[in-house]
Amino acid sequence: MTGQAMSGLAGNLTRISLIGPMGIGKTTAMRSLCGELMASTDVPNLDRSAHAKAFTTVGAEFGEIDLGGGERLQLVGSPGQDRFDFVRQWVLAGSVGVLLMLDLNQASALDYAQQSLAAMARLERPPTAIALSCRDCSAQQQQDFSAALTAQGHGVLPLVPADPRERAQLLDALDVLVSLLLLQSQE
Ligand SMILES: Nc1nc2c(ncn2[C@@H]2O[C@H](COP(=O)(O)OP(=O)(O)OP(=O)(O)O)[C@@H](O)[C@H]2O)c(=O)[nH]1
Ligand SMILES: [Mg+2]
Repeated sequence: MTGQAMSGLAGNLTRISLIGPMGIGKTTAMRSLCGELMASTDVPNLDRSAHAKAFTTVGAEFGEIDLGGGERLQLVGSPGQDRFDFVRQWVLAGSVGVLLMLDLNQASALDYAQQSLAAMARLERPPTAIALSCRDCSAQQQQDFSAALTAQGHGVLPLVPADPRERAQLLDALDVLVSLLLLQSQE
């Protein structure tokens, strides 16, 4: 990671949120990035028809990354279940940047991305988003996804591969997002 780029923004950048469908790995990514420096809101998952995993997030989860020099980046994870859409809206409204986590193998990924970007665009201060491709997929799938989003009028959304379990990959993705934010702040 270019800690330099991140440090350059830390004065202004307060919050980056993670959104994505249930089970994509938002909480996993928060743990990978923040370790002990996070507060989780996971509870036993009673909706095994939606996803088979044992736990699910029911509120906002907060974490921090220490950038050194006393500067910290705040990360906010969100719940993936549809019924917590109001929490997602609240999290997005308070974020400068967004990691939109997706599995491009899922037929619903494009709709999910489109709806999320539309929701962000409606906010008074829309955050800047990049998409994370969180599961193995082909270059063709990535191209098709990007082309379809662009065709729907969402502009060019950077798409970065990142396994939620791999801290280094997540830091690389954060680096892309922070660089974008830096560019925008200089415009
Ligand atoms: N195969 C695979 N499994 C993953 C990956 N990332 C996370 N998992 C697993 O998938 C499950 C779901 O992870 P969570 O982090 O709870 O997902 P979430 O997005 O927070 O889900 P909600 O809070 O319910 O919306 C966990 O059992 C993880 O170990 C991945 O990249 N590949
Ligand atoms: Mg979660």
